[in-house]
Amino acid sequence: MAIVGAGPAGLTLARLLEVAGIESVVLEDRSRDYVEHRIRAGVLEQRTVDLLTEAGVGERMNREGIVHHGIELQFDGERHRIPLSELADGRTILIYGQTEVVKDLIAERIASGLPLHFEVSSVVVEPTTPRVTFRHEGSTHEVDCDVIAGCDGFHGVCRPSIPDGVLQEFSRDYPFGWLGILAQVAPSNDELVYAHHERGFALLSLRSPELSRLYLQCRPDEDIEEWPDERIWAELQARLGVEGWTLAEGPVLEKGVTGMRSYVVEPMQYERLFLAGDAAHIVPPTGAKGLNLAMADVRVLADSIVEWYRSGSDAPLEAYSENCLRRVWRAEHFSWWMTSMLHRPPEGDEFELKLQLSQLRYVTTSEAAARGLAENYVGLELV
Ligand code: FAS
Ligand code: PHB
Repeated sequence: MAIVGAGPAGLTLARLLEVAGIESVVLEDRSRDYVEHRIRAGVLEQRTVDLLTEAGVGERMNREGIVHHGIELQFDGERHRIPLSELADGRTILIYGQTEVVKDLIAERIASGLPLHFEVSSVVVEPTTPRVTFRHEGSTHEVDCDVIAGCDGFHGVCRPSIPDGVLQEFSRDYPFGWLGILAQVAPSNDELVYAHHERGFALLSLRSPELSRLYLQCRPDEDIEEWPDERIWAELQARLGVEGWTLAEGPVLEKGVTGMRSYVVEPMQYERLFLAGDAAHIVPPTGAKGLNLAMADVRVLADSIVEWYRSGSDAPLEAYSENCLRRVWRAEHFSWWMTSMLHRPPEGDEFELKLQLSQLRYVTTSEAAARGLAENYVGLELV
């Protein structure tokens, strides 16, 4: 097995295959330090927690992760709690940064002594051979393998290595992005707050009892240089502020702007190349699905590979995309729905604004509507 990309998808797949006794080599073009400090997701579904625990890499996650039973939606200056666990058969979410998941997986891989090469370059993928060639530490290497896993994210080389005409792409861009900060200050709320506001969306999240993670809706091409810390905090105060509550401020440790898009490619495979995670699909982060979708893909891919080796039949691998895409499209819809409901529409679209407020009132007053949000947010068990 050749696995291109040492993000959550690639590293988890490598671990699942190792546990099943299947050899793999993981190729990563960035440095270890870079991938371990790239701040991204923060919310793990129970299914993701179970997967990492069963794979033997969940000890620190289960010790340091923070269990949450609900989220809050804020609009018209009021907050409304969505009791996730109550509405979704007791299921919870775990707050544990993607950086920490990646650190735990890399530590395990290095401890296993199995091949994980950082700072590779010139990766070329041949899905039909199948073969991966790459340069590392001044030499060119070839990996002749049975299967290639394309876990190299949206901007990787695996998806583009599939000939034109094979894939069908589905995408939607949004007229806004997120400006995110990591701040050295205790979170000012016990649970996540998704705030709809006339100035734009804001999200209060966290990483630990001492670390806050906050986002605000911005232009997709926003220049972070135009956002000194004082301006960010002032905007967050305006958008998150409610009667009798204050947002504590603190040193900003990291800030950045991330674009927003929905994207799916079908099928998620070609010959012996299988795409997983962001290499195959992207969701706007409003639904906290990206990382969890990647994990769900590699669970299916690992099971398919194990079954393929065991049975000698191509059927398990041929069914990979079909076994992933229903869940992918459910998460795509939920992420689009949360994004459309919460983000201020382009200037002047009063009709859209009215629809948003109606949807927010409905989902915070109807138990049936709230249950729909809750079961998608904690991760829908698709039958
Ligand atoms: P990744 O992109 O994480 O990993 C792919 C890896 O492949 C990277 O390490 C990359 O360096 C490597 N790679 C790329 N090209 C290569 C090549 N040619 N050769 C070798 N290696 C190569 N999701 C959430 O749920 N919540 C969030 O708040 C959230 N915030 C995000 C913010 C940003 C800026 C981005 C980009 C994504 C965010 N996401 C969020 C989604 C994110 O968490 C992804 O869903 C998750 O990282 C997917 O994991 P992978 O599929 O492993 O892809
Ligand atoms: C985060 O903590 O980074 C986070 C949480 C929930 C989201 C998106 C990001 O929907």
